[in-house]
Amino acid sequence: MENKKTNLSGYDASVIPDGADYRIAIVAAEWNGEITNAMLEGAYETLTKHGVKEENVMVRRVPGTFELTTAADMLLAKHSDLDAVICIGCVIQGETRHFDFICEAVANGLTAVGVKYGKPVVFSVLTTNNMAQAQERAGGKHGNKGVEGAVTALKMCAFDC
Ligand code: DLZ
Repeated sequence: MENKKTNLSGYDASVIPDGADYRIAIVAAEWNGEITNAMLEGAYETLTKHGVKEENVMVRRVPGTFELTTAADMLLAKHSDLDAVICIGCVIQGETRHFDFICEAVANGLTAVGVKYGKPVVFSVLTTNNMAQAQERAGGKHGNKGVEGAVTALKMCAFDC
């Protein structure tokens, strides 16, 4: 899954925990697929680059960003050996208030699922004014937020509580 859009997020690779012992799910929304696919590739490559075994990366799709909350809950309920879920979506401002409802629902929903299971549920959801801003954050000049979501997942899997 090598992709030129995956290596633009700067981070210190030496401080990323090794992922060899982790099992992580990535759920990506189909809406704005050009964006979410680039983020998914970035997240996948980053996990495997940092030691997560390919067989321990579970990739799933949902129709839209709104469905990420239910998907994360279902995955954690069914797979007790999952260590984290990375949720990828892209909501672009339109002419109606749909944007506000989806963004608020998924932010609150993913927070609740993470707290419910005591496991990292990563909010890799772009909420932008337009497609250009989303492209800049999915392998453009502002990096790839899927890469950053994978880094967050690995750091939170190793969180010392
Ligand atoms: C309906 C909708 C709209 C208008 N915009 C987006 C969007 O920008 N990004 C996204 O991921 N999903 C969008 N959706 C679909 C909702 O997330 C959801 O799939 C539907 O409301 C059905 O629950």
